[in-house]
Amino acid sequence: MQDLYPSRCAGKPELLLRGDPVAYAEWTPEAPLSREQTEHFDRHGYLVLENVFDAAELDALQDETRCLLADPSSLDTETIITESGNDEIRSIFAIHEQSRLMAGLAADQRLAGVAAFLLDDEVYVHQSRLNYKPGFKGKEFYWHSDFETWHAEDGMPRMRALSASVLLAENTPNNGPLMIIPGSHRTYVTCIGETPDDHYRTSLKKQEYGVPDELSLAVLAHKHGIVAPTGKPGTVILFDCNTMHGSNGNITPFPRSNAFLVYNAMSNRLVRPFAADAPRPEFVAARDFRAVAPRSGLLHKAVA
Ligand code: 6CS
Ligand code: FE
Repeated sequence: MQDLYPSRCAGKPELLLRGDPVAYAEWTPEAPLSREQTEHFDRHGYLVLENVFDAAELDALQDETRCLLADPSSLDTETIITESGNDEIRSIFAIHEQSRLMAGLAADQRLAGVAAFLLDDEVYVHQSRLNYKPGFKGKEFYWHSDFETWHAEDGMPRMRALSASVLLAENTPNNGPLMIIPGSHRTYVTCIGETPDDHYRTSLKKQEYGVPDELSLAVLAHKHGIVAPTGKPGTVILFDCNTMHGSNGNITPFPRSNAFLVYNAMSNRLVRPFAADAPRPEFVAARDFRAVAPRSGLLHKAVA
């Protein structure tokens, strides 16, 4: 398969034009998003949806998050990633495989149905995770394009995937909210350096390969600016697989926990990695490619 997005193979970084659509579907009145929302996602590479979940659903999601954090003993240990330098939990991956409630969230019409519309295809869950960013100790996620990693290390062929970040704690300007460079999704920043073996063992704590260079980041930030969408629990931030993003550390007492669901189009199934000797484990990059059937009412059913 031709590599349209070659990265980690040249001596210097390049800015390439995106060769794929963003919002794949033609908007119609039956769409789950308004025309304006669809156009915003297409143009800026992200979209904020407010008040997506009701109080009961949110309570259940926050309880489940607290339980998983307090007692991770029921979880597959390789899915638990701690912060570098301390034992604070940074992320728990494959939450949709390890929690019935999170499985319901992943299949929820308001997330999976919106992803299927924007990607104009059936979707499967490529990756899911809880990012905790605990108070005082939550460390930063340096700037990156998810797609560059998913292409290089997981073998994701094209830009036909997106993330849904479900805010489970208030994301304020102070506790390390997601920072996005709007419009950056239409530029592919190639990275230098070869992927180390078992890179995920370090990259999920602190990514040092597949990291864009400062000049490319400066070009994008000066051209497009930086936004940091905030919101109360239940807000959803959708962002395209190639939107440049990152987040600062959290030195406030207020945790910034979010659940991330990553949807990939069924027509964009993973192949062999484009810039790594071996694929990453399935807890970070699913390879069973089971299409999600978007449904509603699952969260209420899961807590009933
Ligand atoms: O490598 C990955 O797949 C993960 N790393 C980051 C920084 N964002 C996407 C994903 O969670
Ligand atoms: Fe990311």
